[in-house]
Order: sequence, then C-alpha cells, then structure tokens
Amino acid sequence: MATDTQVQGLQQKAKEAIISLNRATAIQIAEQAASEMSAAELLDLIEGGFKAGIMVVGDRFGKGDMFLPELVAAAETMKLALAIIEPKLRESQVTQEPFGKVVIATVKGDLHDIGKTMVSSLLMANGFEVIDLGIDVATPIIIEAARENAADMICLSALLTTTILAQKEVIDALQEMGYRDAFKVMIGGAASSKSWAQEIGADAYGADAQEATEIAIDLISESRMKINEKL
Ligand code: B12
Repeated sequence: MATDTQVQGLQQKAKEAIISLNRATAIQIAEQAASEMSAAELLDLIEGGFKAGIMVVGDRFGKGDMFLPELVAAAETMKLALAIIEPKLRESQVTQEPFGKVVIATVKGDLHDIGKTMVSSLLMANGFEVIDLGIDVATPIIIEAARENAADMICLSALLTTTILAQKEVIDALQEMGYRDAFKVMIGGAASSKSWAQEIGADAYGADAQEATEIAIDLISESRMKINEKL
C-alpha cells in the first residue's frame, strides 16, 4: 500500500513520462507501482497518470502542436507501461466462478486499442470470461463471435467520430437478425457518450474501465434475475 501523496507523486511522474515520450521512466514507474500498489491504487495511477498524459498528447495533436509520430510514440510508451501493470491488476482481483461472458472489440475502421484492452483486463480481473477480438473488427465477426460463444454481453469501443457509426451498425444488425434481445450491448471510447448510447439503442455507456465493469456486473445480474423469475 502506498500513501495518497506517493500515489499522487507517481501519477504526476507518469503523466510527464507520457507527455515527454520517456519510455525508460514510464517503465520504471510501472515496475515500482506493480510491486508496491494495490489494485485500486494501480487503477488511479493509470487514470490520473498515464491516461491523463496521453489525453494531453491527444489535445496537442488535435491543435496541431504535436504530430503523428509523437502520438504513436506516446501510445507505445503507454502500452509498455500498461503491459507491466495489467497482469498485476488481473491476478489481484480474480474471483473463482466466471461471472459472465463478454465479447469485446474495437469496431471496424478504428485502430485504437489501449482503452479497450484496459476494459478487457478489468473485466477479466472481476471474473468475466472475455473474448477480445482486437481492433478494426467487422460487424459480422463481432456478432458471430457473440453467438458462437453464447456471450452475455457485447462491448464495443470507438474513439473516432467516424467509427462510432459502426457501433450503431452492430446494434442495427443484431436487430435485423433477430438477436437484439440475446445480448446486452455496452459502448465506450472517447468518441462515444451516454446520449449516443441512448440514440442507437445500446443498453449502456461506460466512461472508463471501472465504470464499464460495474455496469457489466449490474446488467448481467439484472438479466439473470429476469430469466430466473420466468422459470
Ligand atoms: C493514442 C492515440 C492514437 C494511437 C492509438 C494506439 C493504440 N494502439 O491504441 C494511434 C497513433 C495509432 C492513433 C491513430 C489515430 N488517431 Co488517435 N488518439 C490517440 C489518443 C491520444 C489517446 C487514446 C488512448 O489510448 N487513450 C487512453 C485510453 C486509456 O483511454 P480511452 O481509449 O478513452 O479508453 C478509456 C475509456 O474511453 C473507456 N473505454 C474505451 N473503450 C471502451 C469500450 C467500452 C465498451 C467501454 C464501456 C468503455 C471503453 O475505458 C478506457 C479506460 O478508462 C486520442 C485522444 C483522446 N482524446 O482520446 C487520439 C484520438 C482519438 N485520435 C484521433 C485521430 C484523428 C487519429 C488518427 C485519424 C490520426 C491520423 N491522422 O492518422 C488515427 C486513426 C487511426 C484509426 N483508423 O483508428 C483523434 C480523433 C478525433 C475524432 N474526433 O475522431 C483523437 C481524439 C486525437 C485528437 N484530439 O485529435 N491515435
């Protein structure tokens, strides 16, 4: 366990390491955190440190103050750090019984995978069986995977204003194929929002990995209760 001041200090350093594209420091922070911090502290470090840093890089890129190679380098730095932290997160929270089955993907046309992988890891840490289809996944492949694996839920990540349309495409296709009621659908990623989720008929929107996990637990428990009531 670390103190609040230690967590905040490490958050600031992690943020700076991403902004300055300093891989060695990012790795050193991740290693220190993985050996000293609890799962909750690790999540705080990711959200308030590494993620805060990459959001600054994203803003600067959006304003034309940083360029694509720097965006790529920042993402690689963050992925190296998360690769060290994520196994620790998973092993720290694992429960015995699989809680439910989730198919997760970044939708067609979208190559962003850092946030989707975080959601995937935290769901696994909380006892979900997760089938992670990766990035740039076409609608029919997502639906087929959900059917084949008899998933409880489909999670769709999209970070671009153009690719959120593919989240709608998945829901529309489920509807047309008569499978809409077979799966809960949760959407997320920087370009999606609660209002977009409502507009396209998703069951939920999750703002971050922690919220995504809480919602997944609620939605799946709720639908199991309904099934039990009918029996
Ligand atoms: C890193 C990054 C990249 C990296 C991605 C590397 C990788 N392996 O993922 C690279 C360099 C490849 C990249 C490419 C591009 N990018 Co980019 N990228 C980013 C950046 C800076 C950070 C994204 C990130 O990893 N954040 C950290 C993670 C932890 O956060 P997150 O993804 O939001 O995920 C969290 C939540 O959203 C949520 N969540 C995520 N997924 C899901 C799913 C579910 C179901 C749920 C419930 C929750 C959930 O939980 C996560 C944990 O908290 C964003 C900036 C931003 N504001 O998002 C731009 C950004 C998304 N990119 C942008 C652009 C324009 C591009 C490019 C078009 C650039 C170009 N000219 O080529 C390409 C597009 C490539 C493509 N076809 O996808 C724009 C999008 C603008 C728009 N409105 O559409 C942004 C907003 C930057 C900007 N300000 O201009 N990018």
